Amino acid sequence: MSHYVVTGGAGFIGSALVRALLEEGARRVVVIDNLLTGKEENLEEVRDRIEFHRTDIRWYEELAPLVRGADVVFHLAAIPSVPRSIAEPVLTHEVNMDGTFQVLRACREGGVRRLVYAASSSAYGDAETLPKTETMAPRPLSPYAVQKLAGEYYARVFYTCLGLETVSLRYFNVYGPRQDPNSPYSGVISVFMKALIERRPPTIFGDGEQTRDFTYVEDVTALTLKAARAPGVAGKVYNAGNGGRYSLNQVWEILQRLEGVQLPPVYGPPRPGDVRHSQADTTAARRDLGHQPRFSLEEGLKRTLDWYKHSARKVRS
Ligand code: UD2
Repeated sequence: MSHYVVTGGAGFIGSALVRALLEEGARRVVVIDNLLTGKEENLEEVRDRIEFHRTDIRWYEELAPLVRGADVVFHLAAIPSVPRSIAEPVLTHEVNMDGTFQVLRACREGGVRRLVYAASSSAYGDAETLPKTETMAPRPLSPYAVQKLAGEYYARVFYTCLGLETVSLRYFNVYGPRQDPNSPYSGVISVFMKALIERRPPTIFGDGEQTRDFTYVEDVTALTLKAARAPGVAGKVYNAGNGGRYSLNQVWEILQRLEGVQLPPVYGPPRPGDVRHSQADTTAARRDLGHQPRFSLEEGLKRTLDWYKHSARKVRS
């Protein structure tokens, strides 16, 4: 089994998955990305070992031949971000929902063995119980959450009604090297990293006591590879989280300590559509997929900070 397709493979998580596939000896890795949020430079060191196609998952005619006959398709292409889905509901709907449908359709018609779908922890919304288990009723709070959840539902019925093996993984606030800090929609840890390196205080939306199960990118890619192979999991949904929970205030404290600086954050109004608390129950993923997160938050933050510092030095020289 060694012919893979990664949609969104030039993105921060997608490119980490591409590297993980190559490290374990994949024969053929096809990357599909429209470079809207992804970047070719994320694939720089592996560029000559992959097939890169700049195309859009909404364009079925272009997509179908690229997917045909693959062993596994990892569907990570999406426009992430809760606030972006509020600012741009049409574009995000088209990419995240229609695009996902086209990928599923191409996989089914192209005889793909399994599709692994990058779903989102945002599906849980404001469900109050912690940690969040896959059996809880979803309560999406934003267009983004609805779009990612609809993708899961589609993935499930493509298995139950149309015979395509699918597994959905609800990624929980993934962070790590290569996450782009330069967009108004960037993930909070990448924004914190940039602020720290530039010795500026970050802006925290709300009181900073909201919590997230921040998950290091290599733990997520390891689990995603396991989901491609595990027996008896078709049609199912699993949490892809670390199992911990940290507030934004705590994360900023750790980062200041790691750098030996004091930069009190600026607090702004809370963000519409924001979830208050998020934490994964990892029981099912451990049991069925052999999930074993390796990186504590502090370890993941150290590695991530090293990468941002190194890339800031590269830019200066
Ligand atoms: C959601 C999903 C996550 C993933 C992601 C993709 C949840 C719980 N998580 O992440 O799994 O799908 O969407 O985009 O739904 N914030 C600041 N200052 C900043 C930026 C963000 O305070 O400069 C806050 C923000 O208001 C939120 C937290 O940081 O409370 C995390 O925001 P995020 O955009 O990094 O991710 P989030 O939780 O929306």
